[in-house]
Amino acid sequence: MEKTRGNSALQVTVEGAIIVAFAMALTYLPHTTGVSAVEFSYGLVPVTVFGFRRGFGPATLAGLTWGMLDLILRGLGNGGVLNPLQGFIEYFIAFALIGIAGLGSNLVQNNLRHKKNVIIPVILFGSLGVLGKYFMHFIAGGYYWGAYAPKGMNPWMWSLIVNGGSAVANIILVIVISLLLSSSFKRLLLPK
Ligand code: 218
Repeated sequence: MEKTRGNSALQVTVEGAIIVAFAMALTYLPHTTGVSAVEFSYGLVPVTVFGFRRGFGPATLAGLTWGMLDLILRGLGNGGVLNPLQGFIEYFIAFALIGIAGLGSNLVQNNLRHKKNVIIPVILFGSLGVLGKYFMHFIAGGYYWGAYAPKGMNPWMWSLIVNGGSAVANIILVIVISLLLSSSFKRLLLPK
């Protein structure tokens, strides 16, 4: 009984709900990078950290839930949805794929427990989650967002610049913050 305190399904669900609310709230902060169309997505940080803490399943569900919220609260209103399939790819699949970071959960936690370095697994699995999300945006960008490319530019080149640029910016963000938290706020990544 005592052993599972703080690790019940209910606890994980409540944590996930808090993470999703936090990720969604962060999207209302300014997130331009200086290069137009390349954007930070700060919510990737809490969802990735939640992945390290609770693993693939909970993080995938959290990402999916954040995506559904983002679709309703922002996507449908600001022109982010061009058609149903594109909306599904960019708000359901893409956001759910952030959960891939959770595949590094055991590695990250074992290293933390044994006072070993977490740099490699944080970089590897943090990057994979962000890359999974932006790979979906890259695909959708090539197929559906070509009309927004500068005149004469190939849609796939445009999509690679926009979504590849966002992926790089967000990978750096996620890795830097996750590594800072893993040393200064270990409890966040390592549950009881
Ligand atoms: C080239 C291009 N432009 C726009 C989009 C749409 N897009 C990109 C990144 C993230 C999201 C989800 C909401 O934050 C969306 C809809 C694209 N894929 N490609």
